[in-house]
Amino acid sequence: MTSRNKPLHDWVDEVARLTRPKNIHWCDGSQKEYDDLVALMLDTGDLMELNRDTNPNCFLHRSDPSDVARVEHLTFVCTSDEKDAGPNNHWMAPADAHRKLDALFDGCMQGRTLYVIPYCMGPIESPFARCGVEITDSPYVVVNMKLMTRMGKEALERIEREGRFVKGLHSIGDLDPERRFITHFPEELTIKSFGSGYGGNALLGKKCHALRIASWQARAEGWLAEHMLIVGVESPAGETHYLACAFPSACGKTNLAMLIPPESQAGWKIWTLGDDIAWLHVGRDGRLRAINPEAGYFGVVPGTNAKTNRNAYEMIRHDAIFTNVGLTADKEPWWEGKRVGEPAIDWQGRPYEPGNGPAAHPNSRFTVDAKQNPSYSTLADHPDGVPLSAIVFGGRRRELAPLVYQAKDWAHGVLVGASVASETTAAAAGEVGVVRRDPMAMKPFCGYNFADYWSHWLSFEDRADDLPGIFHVNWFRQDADGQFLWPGFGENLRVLRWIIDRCEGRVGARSTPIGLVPHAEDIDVGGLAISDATLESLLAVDTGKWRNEMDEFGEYLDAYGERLPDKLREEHEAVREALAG
Ligand code: SAT
Ligand code: MN
Repeated sequence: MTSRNKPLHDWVDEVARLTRPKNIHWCDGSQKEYDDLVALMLDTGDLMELNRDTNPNCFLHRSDPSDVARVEHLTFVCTSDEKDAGPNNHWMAPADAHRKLDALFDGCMQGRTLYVIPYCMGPIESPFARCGVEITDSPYVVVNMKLMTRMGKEALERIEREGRFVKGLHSIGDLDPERRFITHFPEELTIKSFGSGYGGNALLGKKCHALRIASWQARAEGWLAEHMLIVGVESPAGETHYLACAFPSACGKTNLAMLIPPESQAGWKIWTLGDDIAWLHVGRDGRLRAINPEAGYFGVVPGTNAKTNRNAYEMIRHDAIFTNVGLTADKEPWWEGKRVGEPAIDWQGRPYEPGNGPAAHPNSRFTVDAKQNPSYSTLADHPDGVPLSAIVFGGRRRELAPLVYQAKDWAHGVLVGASVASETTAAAAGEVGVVRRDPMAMKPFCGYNFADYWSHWLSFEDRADDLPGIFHVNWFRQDADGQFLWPGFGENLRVLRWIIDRCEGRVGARSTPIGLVPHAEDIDVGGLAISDATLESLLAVDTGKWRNEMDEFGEYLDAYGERLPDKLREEHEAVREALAG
């Protein structure tokens, strides 16, 4: 197989001349191709089959122990002008980056197969979908891309029809952390990633294309590429509202997207459209609409059990790929927080020893086709996407941020999004649990200068007639003893209900300097062991602490200098003044 598209054909030729593979395989996306690659990896030891009776068609992949998370310090945005990448990105001059990466790619696929993966991000018929082609020497990447994207023949046909696609070149190289670089060339719609086989570094359709490159394309074309789940909340009366929620990696996006209403919330239903990425467009109806560019989930495994996320727990029992989990003696996958079974082997393949750390890596992942989710919404395949009632930002904050509050209007909402900060998690290499600024949960993923990105967000006020409300949530408040104040998981529906009631104008709110906070009686806590005092502290706004927060945020904004939109500065000043008064 090859392609009628000359630029694609020529690019594959050029890459093959550089990397010198033994074979070239054009992926058609068929089940047979998937099965053949699984068989190949079972032979080479790249995959291990899990217990066939308990976990049919499930496989375990162990990545190199040095290669278990995204590497933000090795991730670069390579624009001709450094200022376009902004203080939020690591930057390399495009020519230098090409030189450096091409030297690494030189001959790197000798003895290996080069796979050409045409893929489509978004429903194949959607005008909002965008295509890409990933070239890789990793069969693990191919099978993951098959689950995560609309990959193969149909995507290639669309590319041949349209003639445009994002080019992604990937090699696992020799997995030497010293020779690992994830580089993006937004002006050329090109990605080059070398030396990592892990998730966001290697499945180039995901963060590299659908966020970093797409955010750049979105700015030029008038839409938004965001790190957001998309969920439909259906009331007992059959009314469905769609929400897009941006939280940093490993802060519960998958759980919220697949939430199971607790017994106390009888009659409510949740529909999942996406768990990680949303592309937002102004529809013909003047409303902001969302599509999920992905077709599968690459979710955090630890903590998943029948209670925290029964939908996920059920859907990963079959036809799933696990990366870096532990094993029981019966070869069932095992992870911390699974609540059943016992670990015998850890994620590195060693006999399990508590002294060696957790059995499953804290950032161990499952990959599954989204259609396996019992709450999958078929609207996820609708070319027009779904209209949004609300945008919700959030982070992991032990203190400060209340359970929920609403921005006063769109521009204030942009400030609320820009001021998101969150404790770091195992999803990225580095220290865990330190608060860092993560505007719109896009710190690792915005492919251009945040100042320009905020201007772009602000511009939607003029682009759409009917914008969604903007909210902020924090499920992670703790008391002095480190106990969570809010039960989280399914009970979060109670907060989503307040958000929807606000969107529908059905409840009032208390105006505070940071935004509109619920009246305690409007949050349904029936059946929860939450005292009035706890609810009060969950909804409290500590003016002194917020003053410090806003001062610190102001210093953060200063780094963006002249490019910072005046409007954002004004919104920041207004909040500071309200806090002072
Ligand atoms: O490794 S990924 O970037 O795909 C997952 C995440 O960090 O959100
Ligand atoms: Mn993510």
